[in-house]
Amino acid sequence: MPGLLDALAPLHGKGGGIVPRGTRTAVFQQIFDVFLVLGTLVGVVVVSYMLYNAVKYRDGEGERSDEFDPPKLGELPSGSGGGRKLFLSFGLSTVIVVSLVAWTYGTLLYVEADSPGEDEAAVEVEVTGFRFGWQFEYPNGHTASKLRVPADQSVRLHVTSDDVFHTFGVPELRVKTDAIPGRYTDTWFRANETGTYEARCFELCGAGHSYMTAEVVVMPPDEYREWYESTGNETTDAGETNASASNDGTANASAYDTATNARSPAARTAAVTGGGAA
Ligand SMILES: [Cu+2]
Repeated sequence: MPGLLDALAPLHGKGGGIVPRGTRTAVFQQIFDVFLVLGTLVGVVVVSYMLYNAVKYRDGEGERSDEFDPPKLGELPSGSGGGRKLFLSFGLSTVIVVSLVAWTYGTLLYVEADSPGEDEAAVEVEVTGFRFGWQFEYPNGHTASKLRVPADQSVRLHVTSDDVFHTFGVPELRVKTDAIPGRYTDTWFRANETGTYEARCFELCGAGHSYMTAEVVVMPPDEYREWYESTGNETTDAGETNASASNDGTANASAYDTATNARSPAARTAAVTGGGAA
């Protein structure tokens, strides 16, 4: 929606503005911070006002005075100022909520404006979720249980599932999208720092759901290119599988990894079932 984005341009003009700038991770962190501060503020005001009134209108020891005017059913208490307070609080809330919605939406548009275009070179990976693990397939046919991507480069993920609904997400990179059997959902990210992150499933999918993790390795671009070229002729990643299995040190992990490298879903399921029984 470039038109709407242009309309909001003054909001994030050069040299700062209302809409936060920076990488997607930084922008999402700022949205979180703003909502955390506002939420805390609203919570403190509401709870304090409630406690103040609870104390002020507490049941006294003495007799009830004749002036006591209890509210009647179906009638709004007039309060002081004849409804002005009510109007003010509703009006103010509306203004705040509408501005927040507009601000958040503008921020999201800013983030999405940065998404890799159709013609832009991006690393393409097909992500397949299965009970209970992830498989990553590269354009050259290489499959692995570990997602390797270059730093500072757009990565486009095409996410699907072999069996039930899963959700693929890497919290630290602020990526999350559904993995639905029979269809593909696309998402993208750009990691700015090399390192190892954890991808996991965010849709309760069965007994092994909490073990449904995968390593995401963000490599320096030239190292990544070297690695990717070395994967051209083979379809499995045996050395890597052994390494990650011994790192995890659990029987299940190695079963999942072995399963991930098997090409057919049936073989994967068999291996996973075997690992679960051990
Ligand atoms: Cu799951």
